[in-house]
Amino acid sequence: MFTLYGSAESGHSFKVRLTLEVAALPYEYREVDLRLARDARAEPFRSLARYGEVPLLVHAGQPYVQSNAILLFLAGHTQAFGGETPERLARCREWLFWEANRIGTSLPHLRFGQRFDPQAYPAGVLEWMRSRFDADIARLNEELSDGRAFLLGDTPTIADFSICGYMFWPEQAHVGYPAYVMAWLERIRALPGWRHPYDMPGVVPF
Ligand SMILES: N[C@@H](CCC(=O)N[C@@H](CS)C(=O)NCC(=O)O)C(=O)O
Repeated sequence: MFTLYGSAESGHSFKVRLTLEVAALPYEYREVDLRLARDARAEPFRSLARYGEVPLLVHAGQPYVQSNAILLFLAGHTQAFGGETPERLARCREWLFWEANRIGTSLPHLRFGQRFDPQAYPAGVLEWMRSRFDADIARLNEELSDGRAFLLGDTPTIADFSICGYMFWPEQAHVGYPAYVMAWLERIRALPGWRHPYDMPGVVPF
């Protein structure tokens, strides 16, 4: 049994939740109110989340933090979704590092700056994030342009789950997606266990 601490508004939480759902792993979900100051958040989240952020996954008494590290743990745990062989896991790891530095940075900042707090960004930063996002989405589209179903082939892996984490709020980030990316997102939407982040049970959107 797993316990996931997350937030409705967090794509980092969503990618872990989506993996748990698609893998049909039993878990309890606990919503963390990110509007509270870090030291006002409830225990045991406060003590267990080393960097003070969601997601936090707890399994067999051990806390796991950092969304992509959690996905790697789940791929190892299930021996599936990229965890089948060391070679597949290596390819997933590459995508996860790309995600953290590229689309997992540009897209959340575009969304945060337009949906939540435009004042948080000095002049020019969101424009720079948009130029990064344009390059990132073009890279992803090119990757998928050979018509493969998922990033590593016919079946979904943690690479897909990681990269799609923030992609189901395009209207909040004021972005659009090119054709191969749209088709890939449709295939993710069709997976058993997929729901929109706001439709996951127990979440409380701001
Ligand atoms: N690198 C982290 C980022 C996690 C993150 O940014 N979490 C945000 C929500 S999306 C958070 O907990 N913010 C609240 C805070 O920092 O107090 C990961 O991949 O898990």
